[in-house]
Amino acid sequence: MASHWRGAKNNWGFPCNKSLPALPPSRQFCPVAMKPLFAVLLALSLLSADSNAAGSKPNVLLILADDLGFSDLGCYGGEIDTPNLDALASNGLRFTQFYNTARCWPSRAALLTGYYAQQVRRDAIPGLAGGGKGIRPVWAPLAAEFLNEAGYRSYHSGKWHIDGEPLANGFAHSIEIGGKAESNYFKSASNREDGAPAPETGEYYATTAIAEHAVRTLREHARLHPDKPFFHYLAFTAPHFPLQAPAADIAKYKEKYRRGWNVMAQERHARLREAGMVNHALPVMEREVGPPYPFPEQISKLGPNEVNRPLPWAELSESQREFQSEKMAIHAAMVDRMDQEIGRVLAQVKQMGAFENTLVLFASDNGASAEMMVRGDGHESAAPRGSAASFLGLGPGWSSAANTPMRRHKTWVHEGGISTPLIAHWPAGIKARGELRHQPGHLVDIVPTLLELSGIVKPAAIRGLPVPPAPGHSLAGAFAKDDPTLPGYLWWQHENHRAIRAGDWKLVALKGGEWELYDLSKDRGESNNLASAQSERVRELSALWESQAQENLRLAVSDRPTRPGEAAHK
Ligand SMILES: [Ca+2]
Repeated sequence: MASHWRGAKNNWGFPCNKSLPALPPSRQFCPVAMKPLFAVLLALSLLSADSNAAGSKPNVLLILADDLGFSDLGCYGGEIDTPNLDALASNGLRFTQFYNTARCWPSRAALLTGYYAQQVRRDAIPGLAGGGKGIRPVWAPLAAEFLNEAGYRSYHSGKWHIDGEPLANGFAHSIEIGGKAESNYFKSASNREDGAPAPETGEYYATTAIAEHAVRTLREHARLHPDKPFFHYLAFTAPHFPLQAPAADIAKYKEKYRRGWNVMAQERHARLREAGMVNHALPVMEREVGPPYPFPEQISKLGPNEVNRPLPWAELSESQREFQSEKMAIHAAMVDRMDQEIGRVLAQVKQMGAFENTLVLFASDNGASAEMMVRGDGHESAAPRGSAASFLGLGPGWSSAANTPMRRHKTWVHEGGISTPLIAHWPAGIKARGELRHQPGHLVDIVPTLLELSGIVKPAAIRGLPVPPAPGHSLAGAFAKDDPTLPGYLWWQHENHRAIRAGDWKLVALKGGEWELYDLSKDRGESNNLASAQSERVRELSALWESQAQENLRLAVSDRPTRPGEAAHK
C-alpha cells in the first residue's frame, strides 16, 4: 500500500501537487481537486433520497457547550438561570443517559463524523499516537459535507478543535474562536472569520460574539437562501476556564454560593431525583482526587484561598469560602450568559419563521473540569475576579458539584467526565413535550440521526476507499418513544482511562488501574464496585473493550502506509 503514497498521483486518482504528509492527504491539502469526485459519489447515493424529502428537511441548530457539568442547567437540576434551554426542554426532550468522550477534541470528532475519535485519528490510542493532532481519514467527512449534498447550507460559530479549516470542511461561513482568544473571553485578537483574521472589536465577550455571528449568518441565510435548509453548528467556548464573565452577570450570583459545594451537590441531586432523571444515591466527593494535571507552581500563583482538593466546605477558612463562592458565581454567570445568547439565536430562528421545523440539539463536550492552571495572559490576584486580568478554574470542589450526581471530572471516563445533558427540540418532528428519554446514547449517534432525518444515505465508498460502518445509532426512534435499551455497547478511552457500557453494566478503569464494575440501573454514582463479585462479567466486558480497541486501531491505520519499524495492521 505504501507505493500509493509516493507517486505523483495517489490512489484516489487525482493529482496533488503538494508533498504528501505522513498521514493521508485530506481535503485541507488539496481541497479543489478532491471536492468534485466526492460530490459525484454522494450525489449518486442521494438520488433516491432527494425526492421524498425536498422541502421538508428540518433545519438543524446543533449547540455545544464546553466543559458544562451534567447538572448545571436549570432543566437538569441546576440553580443557574437557563430559561431559554429550560423552555426547549419543556417543549421537547431531555435525555438522561447521554454521553460524550470526556474531552474537547475527541467529542467534536465524534459529534461531527459519527465515529469514535480513535477510529478517525482524533485521539490517542495505544499503538498510535494522536491526541488532538491526527488528521481524519478521507472516509470521515464532517456532517456538513453530507448535509450540503442534500441541499443544506452549513455554518459554524465558535470553537473548532477539529483538523482542517471550517470552510474546507463544508461550512459556508465560520467564526473560529482560537489561539489566544481561547484563553481570554474578553480578547478577540486571534479569532478567524471565514478563514481570515477577524476584525477586532472593542466591546467584546466571546459568548456574545459567537451568538452575534450566528444571528448575522442566519439573517444572511434568510435573505439569500430562503429555499434551503440550514445546518448551524453553534459551539460555545463557555464555561471552559478561565472563569471570566461580564461583571453584571457575576453580580447576579455573588451571594448564591456561600453555602458551598456540598450543599449545592445535595440540592441538585434532590431535584434530579424528584424529576425522575436519576435514581441513585449521591456519591461521596473523593477528597483525594484533585486536578487531572498537577501544576503546583501555577496553582501557587492563585494565592492561599485556592484549594486543590474537594475538602468539606466546613473545613475551609472564611476567606477561602469567600474566594471559592465567587468562583462558582463566575461559572454560573458564564452559563447564564450562554443561555441568554442562545435566546438571541432562537429569536432569530423564530423571526425567520423556521422555529417549527428546526431541530435544536444541545449538549456539552465533556463534564465540568477540575483543572487548575494559569495560561494566557496570566493571573493578577488584585484584579476583579472574572475580569480579563484574572485566570481561575473551577477546581475539584465545584467541579464535583457541577457534575452532580456523577463521579469525577473532564478527562476521566467515570460518569462525571462523560455524562452530558442532551436536549432535543423540534415542534414539527417531536410530538412529546417535556418528556424524559432514558435511552442511553453517545455523540456518535448525532450524525446518523441527522442523516436519517434529512434522507441521506452514506455512499459505500469515498474516493475509492470503503466507508466503514460507524458505531452510532439514529435517535429518531427515541424522539418518538422512549426505549431504555442500549443498542450494542458504548466504548471509551481517554488518556488511558478506559470504559465500556453494555446494557446497564459499565466496566471502567483508571489509567493503569484495575477494572471496576457498576450496575448503572441503580448506581450511576459508581459507588458500589462489583468487579470481584462478578469476575466472569468483568472478563466478558474487558474482552469486548479490547476487541473494540483493536478494531479502532485497525481502522485508524487502514489507509496509512506502513512505516519502517511499525507493525502492519490488516
Ligand atoms: Ca471541553
